[in-house]
Amino acid sequence: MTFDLFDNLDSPDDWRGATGATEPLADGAVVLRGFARAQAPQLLADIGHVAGQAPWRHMITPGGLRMSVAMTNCGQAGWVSDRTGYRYDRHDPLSGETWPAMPAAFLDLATRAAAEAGFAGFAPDACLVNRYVPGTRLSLHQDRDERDLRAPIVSVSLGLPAVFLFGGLRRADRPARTRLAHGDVVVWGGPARLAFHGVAPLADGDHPLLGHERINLTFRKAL
Ligand code: MD3
Ligand code: FE
Repeated sequence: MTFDLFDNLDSPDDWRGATGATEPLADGAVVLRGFARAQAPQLLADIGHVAGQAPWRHMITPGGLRMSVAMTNCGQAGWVSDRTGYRYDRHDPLSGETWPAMPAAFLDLATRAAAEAGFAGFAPDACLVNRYVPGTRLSLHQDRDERDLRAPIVSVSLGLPAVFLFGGLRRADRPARTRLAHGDVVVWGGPARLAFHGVAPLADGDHPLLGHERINLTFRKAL
C-alpha cells in the first residue's frame, strides 16, 4: 500500500470501490466518497456534448448581479435566473430550444447514488451543471424552486476540490465546512433538503482531468 498523496488522481486500483463507505454529513445528507470516480471520463464527455448544445452562461440574479458560476442544464427542465426571478424552464432562454436530454450515464449515476442513500425510485427530470474556475463562489442559498421537496437532490463533484458550506434552516445559522473532491457524490434529503448551503471561493489547482476547473452536477426532481 502506497501513501495516497495524489488524492485527486484517478488510479485504477484505488481502494475506494464503486460503492465506497457512506458517511453521514448532517441529518438527511449522505456523502458517497469517490462514488462517481470511475464514471468521470464518461460524465465529462457528456458534459461536453451538453455544453455544445446549451452553452455555459453566467445567469443574472433577480437583484441584477452576474453569478460567478457558469451554468448549463440538461433534462426536461433547466434552472434559470433572470431579472424576473428563479424558475425551472423547459426551454433554454438563449436558444428557445428544449434543453439537451439527460445523458444515460447521468441518470444511471444519480439513481444508483440515491438508492444507496435510501431514496430508491428517485427520478430526476433536471440536471443543473455548474462550472467553477479559481475565485468562483456560490453564496449561501436554499434550493426550493422544485415542486416536490420530498425528493432529494443528488450532487456530483468533479475536478478541483471545493470547500462546501453547509448551514441550517436559517440563513444566519453558521455553516459547517466540508471538502468535496473529485468523484464525491452527496445525497441531500429529509431535513437537509432545505438547509442553506454554498461554496467558498475556489482555490486554484491543477486537476489531471479538469485542469483549473471544478464542475458540479445537481440532479433534481423539478417538475
Ligand atoms: C444541500 N451547487 O447548484 S452542490 C446548486 O457545488 C448548488 O455547485 C453547489 O448548491 C455546487 O444549487 C453545491 C451540493 C448541494 C446541492 C444542492 C443542495 C447541497 C445541497 C440542496 C439542498 C441542500
Ligand atoms: Fe444549491
